[in-house]
Amino acid sequence: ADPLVREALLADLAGMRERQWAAAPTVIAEGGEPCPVTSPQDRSDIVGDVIDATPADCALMVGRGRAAQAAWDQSGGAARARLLDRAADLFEAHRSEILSLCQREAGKTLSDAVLELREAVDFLRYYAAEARSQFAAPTLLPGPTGEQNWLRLHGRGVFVTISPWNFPLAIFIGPAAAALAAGNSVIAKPAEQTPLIAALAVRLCHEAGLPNDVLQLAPGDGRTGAALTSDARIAGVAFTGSTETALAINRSLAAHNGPIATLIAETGGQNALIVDSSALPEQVTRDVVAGAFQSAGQRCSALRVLYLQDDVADAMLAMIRGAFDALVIGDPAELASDVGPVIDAEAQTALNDHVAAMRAAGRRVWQRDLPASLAADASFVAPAIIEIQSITDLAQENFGPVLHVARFPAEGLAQVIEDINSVGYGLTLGLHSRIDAHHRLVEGRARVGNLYINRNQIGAVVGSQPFGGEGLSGTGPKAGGPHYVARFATERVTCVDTTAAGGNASLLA
Ligand code: UN1
Repeated sequence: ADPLVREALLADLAGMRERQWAAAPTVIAEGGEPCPVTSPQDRSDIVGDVIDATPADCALMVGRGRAAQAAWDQSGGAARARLLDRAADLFEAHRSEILSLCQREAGKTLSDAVLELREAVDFLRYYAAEARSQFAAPTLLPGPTGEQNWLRLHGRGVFVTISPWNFPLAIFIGPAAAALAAGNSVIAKPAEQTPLIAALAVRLCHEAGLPNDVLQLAPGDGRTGAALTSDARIAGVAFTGSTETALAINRSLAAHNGPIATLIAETGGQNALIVDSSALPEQVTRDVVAGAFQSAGQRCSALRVLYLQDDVADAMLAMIRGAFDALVIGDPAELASDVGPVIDAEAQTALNDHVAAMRAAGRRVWQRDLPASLAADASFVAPAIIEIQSITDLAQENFGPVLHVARFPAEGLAQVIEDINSVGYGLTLGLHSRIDAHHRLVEGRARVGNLYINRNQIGAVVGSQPFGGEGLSGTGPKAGGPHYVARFATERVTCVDTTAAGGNASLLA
């Protein structure tokens, strides 16, 4: 790594150890029993306590959010942008505390934690800029009506954001920041596994000056989520997580007897990478390892199915296995670790069951051994590579460090794309090729949100690489893109008859 980056990382690490994880925070809703939050790399390590929001808490929060929303909306895009920018500054200033919690509560390696903080700050600043440019002043629309027609964006009301544990800071704060930028009040429900990072983020936003009732935290599991999404007073939900839960939320919103609520969903994927015989093996190896095993494969963008053209498959696979065998599996607090734990025991069991089922079905499996030094009660899964015939052999998304490999004949590219499309997800797809006709074929036919050519398929950059899928992978619009914030807004057109006496034109200018 760049020596400066390495030095900064080491300094952070030292800062974190000094504190010895001293602060064990408690997140409190209105009532109920505190529950311990444990660490994926050592489930006997209690990171802090959380008291879940009950349905009664949720109803109170919706009421408070509604009462606070009009003033927040009227404060204007520029004022909201200032607060979001200030929150970004505070996130950066609390860097070591955030990195420390990302590691301890979510099991992130240090380099993943650094990227996570970067992305969270980028989201805050990007949506602040959108608030400034889209929400500060009305737009005068052209046309021959003889009147002045002003278009202005407003918040819709109370938005509920429901976020995943795999980006406990970035995807917790990103959709919330977009909803806030647009003039909504927000009730943010973090994943049940990572409420403490969320609580820290909300505390810093309040410190930055965001009013308490404009951004509220509702910790809890699916019951808290259901209490919020079934409340007919909410204006919408921004959800990131499983396709199944997105469909359940959609049904819950459809049952509202009230304003028609919006759903913005970013869900799973069954992401493939296609490698033809013109690809550069070293580059493929690097990108396969990053795509499949970075973040222990726990990204919705991660590579799940590698398609190798059959005449290069053996050589390519040998090289990939060489890199796979060199991955350092271990405690995410160690700078050298490439692959940390998966999030919890449930995820661990599901992944181990999948690998066992594949073995039982006679598939060829390569699997690493876990190092003996891991804590006894740790949620690690030994990384695996499994040979399959086609993406259609897989029943579900396997959210962890498990890569599947299939082969295709030289004339089979169109069929591979058809198979990938037939699965119904549409998130990321990679292509390693130096053949223009293959670029054109894949770009023209693949139904995915993010296509990556000759690079790895994770780590979309806010603003430059807006991220999100279609079909079973989500509703769009893309997070970190120019159309995202507007989806949280309602449009109002005000027509002023300028022919009337008194010069009404100054009404809105
Ligand atoms: C997710 O895993 O939920 O491109 C999204 C990426 C990230 C987004 C992942 N920016 O890998």
